[in-house]
Amino acid sequence: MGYFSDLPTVRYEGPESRNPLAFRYYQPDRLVLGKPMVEHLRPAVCYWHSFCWPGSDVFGPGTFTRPWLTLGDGLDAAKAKADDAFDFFQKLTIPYFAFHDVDAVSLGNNLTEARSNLDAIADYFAQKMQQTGVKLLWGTANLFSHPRYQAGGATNPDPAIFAYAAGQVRNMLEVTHRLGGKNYVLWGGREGYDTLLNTDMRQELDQLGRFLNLVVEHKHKIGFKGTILIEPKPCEPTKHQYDFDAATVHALLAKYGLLGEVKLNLEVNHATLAGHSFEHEVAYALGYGLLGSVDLNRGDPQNGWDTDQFQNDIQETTLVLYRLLHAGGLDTGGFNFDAKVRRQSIDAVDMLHGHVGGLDLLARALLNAEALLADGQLPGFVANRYAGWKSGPGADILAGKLSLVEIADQAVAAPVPHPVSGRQEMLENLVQRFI
Ligand code: DIG
Ligand code: MN
Repeated sequence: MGYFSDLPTVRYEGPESRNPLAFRYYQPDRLVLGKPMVEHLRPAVCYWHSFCWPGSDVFGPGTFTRPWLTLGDGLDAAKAKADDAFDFFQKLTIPYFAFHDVDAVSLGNNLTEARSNLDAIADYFAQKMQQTGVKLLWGTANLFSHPRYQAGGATNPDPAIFAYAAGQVRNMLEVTHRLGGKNYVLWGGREGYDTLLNTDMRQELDQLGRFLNLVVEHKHKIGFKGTILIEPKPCEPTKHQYDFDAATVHALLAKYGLLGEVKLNLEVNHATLAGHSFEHEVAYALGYGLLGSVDLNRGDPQNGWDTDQFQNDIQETTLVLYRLLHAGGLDTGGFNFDAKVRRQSIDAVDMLHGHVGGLDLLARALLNAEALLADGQLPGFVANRYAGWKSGPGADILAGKLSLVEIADQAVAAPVPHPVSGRQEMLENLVQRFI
């Protein structure tokens, strides 16, 4: 349909460029710590916000005049939407995308129709991916929009709906595998409760643990080498979502024997809805080897819901990339722009503005992080602060070699310890030099 045909292909023009549709920092082949920028970032466009959302909100209908939104839900309409979507990926020169099954094609009225429709659009996606070189960062099944999932999919009180959800995930996991997807995501938008009055939480969590084990078992059975990722969110649409935040999912994985099999897809706006900074969630996940991939966006500090805006906070993003580089980077994951333009941003070019800004910010943050790491003062300060635990009594304590009494006796015999400054302001000033 050529919706994006009038738009330019975005090129790198350097930091001095004043062209709003040029990259000032994103150079996919520029080496950062010996690896091309694009391999550090694996940036992706999300299908749902850009090619499915009509610009509606809870108070009003869609404001966008996207041609594919008027073509109904047949396969031809799905292919026409895919044509424009892949055209957009090429205008933006972005190498990855992510999608839900329902974003790409109608799933019909039962699992047989769903699989047939999904296979048909997957055939078409495979052709488009072959023609354009665009790859799949991750696939996911939408177990939260259809009314059948109003009480959850995996955590539904009715095992028949659990089974239907299992069928939908089986289909999408196999299609993700077939399309060479790097990861598979499960976001439990309805896996939680609206009220405890009608909820047996232990029952539902046991169901969720079983469901996740079934997904992991099937991943190995079909030979999918991508990473299974859970995407935490504390609430919305549920009053309480079971995979609340990184630490909660960590406990869930430990309880149901999934450590080492499942990692996290962390989203900025989900972290802030949980009352954390995004840096907190990233630091927690990296600390336990649980960070798989990132949904890069931002919320609004005055709004208590998931606004899914394009990220524009260079300091927060720099510190996230710094932690990531310091930890050795992402394995199969990348940075998916789970972000949408505002309801008033009605033109095709607005979609390009949103993604150009997000991608360039991400690239700038990566370069800032590389410089902050190379400078060495920040990592050096932290390493030095905990040096006492790396050898001698500190190491013996953490290794479990001493009893409480032996530790106490050491404290009695030693000089009384005195606190030292944490130098927070100095470190905050240091970071500002790299923003
Ligand atoms: C929520 O509707 C969106 C994203 O937050 C998430 O990444 C995706 C996966 O289900 N759905
Ligand atoms: Mn997300």
